[in-house]
Amino acid sequence: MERYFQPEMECASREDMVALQNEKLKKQVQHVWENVPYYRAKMEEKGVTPDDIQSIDDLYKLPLISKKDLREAYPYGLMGAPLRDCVRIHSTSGTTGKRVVAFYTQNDIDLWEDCCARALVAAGATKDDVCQVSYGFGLFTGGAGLNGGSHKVGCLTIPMSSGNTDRQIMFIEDLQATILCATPSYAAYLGERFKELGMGPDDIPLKAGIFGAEAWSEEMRQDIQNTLGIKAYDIYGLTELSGPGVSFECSEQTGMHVNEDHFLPEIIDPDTEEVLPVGTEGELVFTSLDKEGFPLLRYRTRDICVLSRAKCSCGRTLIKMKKPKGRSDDMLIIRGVNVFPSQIEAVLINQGYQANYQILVDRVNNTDTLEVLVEMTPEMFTDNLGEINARQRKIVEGLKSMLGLKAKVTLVAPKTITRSEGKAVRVVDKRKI
Ligand code: DLL
Repeated sequence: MERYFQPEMECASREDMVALQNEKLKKQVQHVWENVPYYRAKMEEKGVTPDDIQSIDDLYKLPLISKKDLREAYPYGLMGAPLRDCVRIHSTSGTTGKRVVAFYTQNDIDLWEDCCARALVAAGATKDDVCQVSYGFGLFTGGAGLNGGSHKVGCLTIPMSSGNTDRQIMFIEDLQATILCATPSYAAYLGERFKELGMGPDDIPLKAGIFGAEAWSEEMRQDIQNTLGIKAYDIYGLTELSGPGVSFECSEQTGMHVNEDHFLPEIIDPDTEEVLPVGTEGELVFTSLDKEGFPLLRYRTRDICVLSRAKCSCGRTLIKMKKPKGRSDDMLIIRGVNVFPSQIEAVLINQGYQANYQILVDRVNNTDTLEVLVEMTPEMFTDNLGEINARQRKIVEGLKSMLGLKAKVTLVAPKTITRSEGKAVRVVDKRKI
């Protein structure tokens, strides 16, 4: 029987949860109306006042907001509490334009850490565990969030941050770490390094991993699980809403439970902005229900996924979201076909490669070109051209049947594609340059 960190919320009846959400939503809308002039102006423009929002069924009446609004209101325009009540900021790692800066009151941090603690407990963490937090610490939310959650559970916490891979391995071994928190690409890299050092799954003390912050395929999960000898749990979140722990996976591994007592999810059609029924794929939109420092109503995440109310064997009643396919703004449109990097990754891992690849997109004579550089694993490395050609052809065929697109595939030697300690950069789209 699985344990819960806050069973009264994680396993609440639907009726109790909706009653709580209704009450919190009304309060949050009033809070925003009174404290966030930028959003109040948007409500006024749409002719909506807090009186129009009596329950979660009225949510659709509120205006949507997007990253564009966050940039426009930068830095203080969406702050929902006086500066003197805020105790921390975190910021996104966006490469273009202004970064998003999110503010936290002490209460916001407390609730956020509870969400991360729920994720850790769902992955089997107890006071007896040693939890190595290898997400970056600093402006990025990964390190701070899981570190705080791990303290709440009472694990012995190693605030490792990312990088210095051999030191990471030394601590895992010497302190017998049982839980690893990292991006999936960094976890895969650690797995590679363990292999190089001659260590197999049975020699590695880890039992579970909490991996997120980027899209990763089911195939990559299997690969990491086998290499490290662990159960790999997905975790989702975004800086704008707090950080990791907006949703988390349980032992069923069929999607992530949304902490819907704090974050109310909707799925919309990204083009028409119409709300879609549960079970339909679309863009995920979240409303924070009790944030003070940086409350967000109907925030468009750009993440494409599906919600599900299917009963879960773990006993949690929190709604689930499927692994996001990717972001609508990471989706490549190549010769008119929608392509997510995670689809390419699935083909490669199915054929025995690891998630070390790079996708190059360009436009030649007005036609989009797609090239995929794929690293051979040390076991398959060869200079036999016939064999390389056959392998390349097999990947081309796999991609053709997955995407319906012809791609150029180039196999490269092991260790030639740069490894990432945080979120991996997999796509080089020269068409945008
Ligand atoms: O990545 C927060 C986080 C840290 C989540 C550690 C999980 C673990 P941002 O840097 O603001 O925040 O990026 C948020 O990353 O909108 C998604 O596109 C993507 N993302 C996050 N988790 C997942 C996941 C953190 N499990 C953006 N699967 C989000 C797929 C994810 N994409």
